[in-house]
Amino acid sequence: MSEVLFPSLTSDQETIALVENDKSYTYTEVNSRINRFASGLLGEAVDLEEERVSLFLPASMDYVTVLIGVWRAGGIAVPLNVASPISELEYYLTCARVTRLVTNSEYIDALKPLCSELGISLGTVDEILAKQPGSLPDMEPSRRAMMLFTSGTTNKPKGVVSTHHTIRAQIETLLKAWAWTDKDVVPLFLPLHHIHGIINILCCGLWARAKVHLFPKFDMPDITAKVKDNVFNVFMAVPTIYVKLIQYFESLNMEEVNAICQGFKNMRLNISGSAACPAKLFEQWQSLTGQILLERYGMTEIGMGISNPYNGVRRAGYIGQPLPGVDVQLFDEKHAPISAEGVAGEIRIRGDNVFLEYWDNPEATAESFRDGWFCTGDVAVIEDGYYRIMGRSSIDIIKSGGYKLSALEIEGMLLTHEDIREVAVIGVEDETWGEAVVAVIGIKEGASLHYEDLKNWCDGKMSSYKIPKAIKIVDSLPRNAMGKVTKPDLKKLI
Ligand code: MLC
Ligand code: AMP
Repeated sequence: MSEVLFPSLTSDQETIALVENDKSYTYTEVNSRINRFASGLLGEAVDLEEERVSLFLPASMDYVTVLIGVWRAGGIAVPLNVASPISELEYYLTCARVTRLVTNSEYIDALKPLCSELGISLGTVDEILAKQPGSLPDMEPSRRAMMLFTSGTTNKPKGVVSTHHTIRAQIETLLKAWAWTDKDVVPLFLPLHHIHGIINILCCGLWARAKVHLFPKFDMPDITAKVKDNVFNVFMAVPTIYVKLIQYFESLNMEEVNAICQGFKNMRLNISGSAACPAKLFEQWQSLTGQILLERYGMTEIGMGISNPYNGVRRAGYIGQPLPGVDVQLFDEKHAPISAEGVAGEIRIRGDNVFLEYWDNPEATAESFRDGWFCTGDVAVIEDGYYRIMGRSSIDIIKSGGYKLSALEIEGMLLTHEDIREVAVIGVEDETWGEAVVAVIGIKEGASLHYEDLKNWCDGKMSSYKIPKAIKIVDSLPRNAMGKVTKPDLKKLI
């Protein structure tokens, strides 16, 4: 049954599983709360039968209770970002055909109108907890367990569905590869609607019987103070966070910087991923903290696929080698496998770690697989046995601070602005964000457009991290003979 996921999350463990503010919860407490929640969710039913249950919760004991509780009750968990504007939430809830939404007392009132409009039953975790845990259904590993939304080359994000089996495979390979133990203590400050925070940190931590410190967001002074106090021995983040840490050090005196860096130095592992870690950042981090960043490569659809070694050489600018249990192959444009080193091709992935389907979208699912391989759209080359990412096959995908953004989705929203005639959104190289969203805009005759006004207009219409960091007004966008905007030309222009 529930043991398919989290065999270590049992009721005979008095060690600490979660830390939230000044509260700590043992594995026994977390386990019994999850079982009570799963029982409450089931009510009279014996199985949720893949009903979609959304989580609208920050990183907290409540979040963990609902995520794993939904899994144990046989539902599909659909985690949402608590910072999403209503328009985006409406899309996710409708697309996933969510029937229930679980939140806390802070958010419940704000969610009432939307849930009542969509006919979704809304409740808080406390309202759902049963007095006593009841019996829970047996779970086939092939059962759908989670849906995460990811942007792609299409306008709207797609729901990536993984099963209990997929999730287990994604966790188990990392436990081994990165040598997780029950002595590990890890901070979790990444958003919990993406795989990096959910699988790599939360699930691996709980599976390993480690201790996970929950933070609702990346709070620089709080987290660095705990680093200084040697609270953590493992640290996982996107490159932007390492950049921001280095920027923060510049605002501190030497003594403070040294104390924080010593905290990092004392850890057993610092990992970077979700976006390319520039070699300069890798070297800066090493010279400041002595830590050789372990860079790895992953994707919502596959979990983690390629990683630098825990023991062995971690090479700057490289993502490493396939993880155990993950088949990786580069393919050329004619879909032929590439065996030679130094030849670039698309990364394709096979293995138990690969997702089941895009929700309600069999066409997109079929298009993303070829001969059993999942086509990532990332282009890489192998050099001396290590993979190096060279770019992406689509210019319409932007990675900003670890978030994958669709240029088309942002363009679609900007085009609804009354003064915008045409627009092309591109990702421009940026030291902090990796890529920064820039909108190149042709405005309507007689209109004018100022950046601050557009930013304010975007507020509430899209998640704040999608809002362009800059705009450039042009007379007209460069187009090819077919009338398609030539974005590579625009990138050069910027
Ligand atoms: C925040 N802002 C961003 C941004 N994050 N702008 C562009 N890109 C981003 N990623 C903007 C806000 O809109 C706001 O703008 C300002 O920065 C301050 O917001 P904040 O929330 O206080 O910022 P901060 O906490 O510093 O956030 C930065 C961050 C966050 C790096 C902590 O972006 C983050 O958590 N990123 C990680 C995303 C992630 O987990 N990705 C993994 C996907 S899974 P203004 O103008 O209002 O001030 C995946 C697979 C894999 O990729 O391999 O792991
Ligand atoms: P997401 O869809 O949000 O899961 O993002 C997955 C994408 O992030 C991948 O397809 C890559 O483009 C990118 N990515 C993840 N890790 C790395 C890395 N270490 N280097 C470069 N790109 C990465």
